[in-house]
Amino acid sequence: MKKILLAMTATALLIPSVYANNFKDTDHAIKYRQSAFSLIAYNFGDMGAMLKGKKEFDATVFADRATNVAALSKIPHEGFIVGSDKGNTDALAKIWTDKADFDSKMNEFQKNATKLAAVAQDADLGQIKKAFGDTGQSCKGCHDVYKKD
Ligand code: ASC
Repeated sequence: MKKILLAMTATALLIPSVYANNFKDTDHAIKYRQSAFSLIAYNFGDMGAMLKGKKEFDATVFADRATNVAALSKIPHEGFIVGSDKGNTDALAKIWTDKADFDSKMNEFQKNATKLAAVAQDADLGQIKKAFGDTGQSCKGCHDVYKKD
């Protein structure tokens, strides 16, 4: 009986990471996170174009985009459910073997994106460029390790 209880407890502890979401299957989770990344890339790309002088810097548009990225940065993480390295995805299986490191990189990205949204409210270009660079580094730092080339 004790053994059964222990086994049940272990199962109960494992379940949340696998089932604490509403995805129908791994394809659904992959689509979900890819949709968020696509919106992030669009908004972040436009900020980059402004900072690189490819288009005129507009502080209001920039701040709106930064706010979008900060909100969106919190979305993809949930989509990295167990088994979703298989399918139409560039995600490497390493994500799930080094999950703690992956989680901390995702967390870092969210923090940097939140900081960028905060500094974008003021038109201090120095701070904006620094926060934008940090956010881009956290995109790249994760892609270098956990995304197929
Ligand atoms: C983007 C985008 C990425 C990151 C990365 C930052 O806009 O699509 O993957 O920024 O290039 O280094």
